[in-house]
Amino acid sequence: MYFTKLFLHTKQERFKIKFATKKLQKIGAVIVSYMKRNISIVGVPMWLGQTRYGTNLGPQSIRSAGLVERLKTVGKKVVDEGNLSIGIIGRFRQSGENIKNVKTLVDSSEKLAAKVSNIIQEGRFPLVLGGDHSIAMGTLAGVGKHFKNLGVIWYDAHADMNTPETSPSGNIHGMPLAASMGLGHSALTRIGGYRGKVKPEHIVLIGVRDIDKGEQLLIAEKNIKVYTANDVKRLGMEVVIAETLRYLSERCDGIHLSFDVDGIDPAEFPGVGTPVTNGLSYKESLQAVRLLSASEKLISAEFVEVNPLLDKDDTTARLTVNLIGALFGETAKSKSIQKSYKQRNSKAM
Ligand SMILES: [Mn+2]
Repeated sequence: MYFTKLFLHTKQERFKIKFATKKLQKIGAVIVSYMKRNISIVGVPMWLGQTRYGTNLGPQSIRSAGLVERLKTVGKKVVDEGNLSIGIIGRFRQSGENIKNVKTLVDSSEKLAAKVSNIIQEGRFPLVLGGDHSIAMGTLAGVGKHFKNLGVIWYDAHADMNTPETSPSGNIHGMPLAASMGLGHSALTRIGGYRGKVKPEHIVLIGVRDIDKGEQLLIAEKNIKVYTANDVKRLGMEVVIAETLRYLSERCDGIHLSFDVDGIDPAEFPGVGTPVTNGLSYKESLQAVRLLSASEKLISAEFVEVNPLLDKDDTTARLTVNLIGALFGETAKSKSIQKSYKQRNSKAM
């Protein structure tokens, strides 16, 4: 109800937006886009941004589901740079502060920021595999060094805009977007050596449906663009992505996709630590990444919160590979996907 008023559209407006999408896709096909760059994969085996062990095994489960082969079969040049070494500092709570495991998260974020920055410097596309969503602080610190007006698409059930003052849990995976805007604990806001990786007006949230009180106030105060899961149901994903790309393309020189798989309904994506019902469907999400693949400004992407220990038959990991494949141009009918399935099946036999 909170956002309904802002995002209602007439039939005529929807038609206009659809037309704009088609135009955009056409443009995307001819302009040399960042999506044509070679890909560098970085795994971040992090789970201390929340309390459920297992997201640290996420990067490996996505690889085991065939990520690299699938990207190669759609003609991408891929270098898997392995997992970031994130040290062995254990869990602890800052005394007197509502924030957990700060030191470990800051150390690993600095490493990730340097790595991602280097990948962009070398003209490649960083594809970061989480790990819980706290890793976005490092990714954004790295990407943000290269873009004055970085746009961020935050695909998630949650807004991840808490600060130690507003957080109900003290878990840092609920804080990365606030920290990247320069809000919250100073240890987090100064990651990468500078404050403010993204401006509030350059953020679009998609799929949110579990927003804490403090986050609601922040969204309203900063006038942040939000499409709740219900907004997506009402408008259709095609319209949402077209509007998002139009909004960010007008304002930004590069766009980062931060894809939290808990944006998708847990009935289809069970392998997540903080599931929220009434989510986006897998089909809608596939459509979303396919439309995003047409954007010439997409500079980097991360897929986070896959927890193989909570997964059922590797469904979440396998479907995440489908989403990443689609982001890089794979279609359901493409020969590469058929071939890849065939190969995997024959190996199994
Ligand atoms: Mn998240």
